[in-house]
Amino acid sequence: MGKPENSGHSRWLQSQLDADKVAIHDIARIVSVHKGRYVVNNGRVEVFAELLGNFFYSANSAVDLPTTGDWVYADFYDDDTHAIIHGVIPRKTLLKRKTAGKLVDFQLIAANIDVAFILQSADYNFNPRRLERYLVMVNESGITPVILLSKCDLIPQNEVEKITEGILAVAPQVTVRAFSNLSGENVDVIKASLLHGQTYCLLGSSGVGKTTLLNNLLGNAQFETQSVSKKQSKGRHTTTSRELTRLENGAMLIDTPGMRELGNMSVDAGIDETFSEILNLSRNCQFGNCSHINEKGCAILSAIADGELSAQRYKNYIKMKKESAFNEMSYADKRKKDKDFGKLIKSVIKSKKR
Ligand SMILES: Nc1nc2c(ncn2[C@@H]2O[C@H](COP(=O)(O)OP(=O)(O)O)[C@@H](O)[C@H]2O)c(=O)[nH]1
Ligand SMILES: [Mg+2]
Ligand SMILES: [Zn+2]
Repeated sequence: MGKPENSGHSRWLQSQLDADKVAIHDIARIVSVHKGRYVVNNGRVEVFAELLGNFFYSANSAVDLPTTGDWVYADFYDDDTHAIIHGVIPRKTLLKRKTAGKLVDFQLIAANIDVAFILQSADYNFNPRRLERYLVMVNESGITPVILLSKCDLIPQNEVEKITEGILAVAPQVTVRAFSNLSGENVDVIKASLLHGQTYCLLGSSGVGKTTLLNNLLGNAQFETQSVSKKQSKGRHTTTSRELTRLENGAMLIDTPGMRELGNMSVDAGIDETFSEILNLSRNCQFGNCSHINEKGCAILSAIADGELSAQRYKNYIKMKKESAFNEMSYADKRKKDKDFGKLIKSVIKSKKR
């Protein structure tokens, strides 16, 4: 079998490309984002890039702008020393959350992730409700979650097993691995699971061991990885929040800073997938419009009464459903106001021209 032309790009990416654009632009990947400036890699070099002005002004929301992991059309200038980004190639997946605080908008975390590692540490950090929140976000994006229980050197083996069972109770379909950066336990197993051409990300609270794991996965191969050649990597060592790193076997990994707040907005599908047993139970409720709060014949409430469903898990399910719907409504409101405001501006400009 011959290699397809322009190989190096996956079949998926090839299928997303626009032939007219490929004819005039390079294809590059966003390695990191720094306040409106980007670092992009086109397979030859890794340089700073800016958005084409038009592109920026035609963006309707945060979701339209590039983020780490995005594939983009870009032009490289002056001996490949900088680049201009012309457009984002349709994404396979997009990991996003509601921005922290009162502002109702999406914040992009990363694009084109295949597998998300959700880390919780075996000591103080383990929290099934928070885990559910991460799972909702990851499931909503269509990304495969893998749960990593870090720092298992800090607790006895039987405790590790207990926590692992607890995780499987809330995420029966998900792969769970306990590991330790310190003793090295299972780090090789995680490393062996990383495939060439796939993109992974590390999620979890600050301090759970994400960056240490990344360094362990890089091992002493750090200087052999393709995208970190020193000469080319001008933007590389400035402080950055999310950065795409290439491992020696060609797997890509994005480390993220800990997120203190994991707000949800429009994540109904992610909630249903994460709490699939609750969705299944709801099919047996007496009333089709059951809100599962106080109705007679509610299959969910009776499962809780029978001890088949954890009341904590149910509470988190209801809480996230409400939060997702509420934020979705506020977002729709805000979008409408922004749109009306845009129209107003346009009409003012028009009337001035007249
Ligand atoms: N005991 C123990 N400490 C760890 C382990 N992994 C990381 N740490 C420590 O936890 C702290 C936070 O690690 P870091 O990788 O920066 O966490 P991040 O915020 O998730 O990136 C550091 O002091 C690490 O040395 C581990 O497996 N076992
Ligand atoms: Mg870190
Ligand atoms: Zn019900």
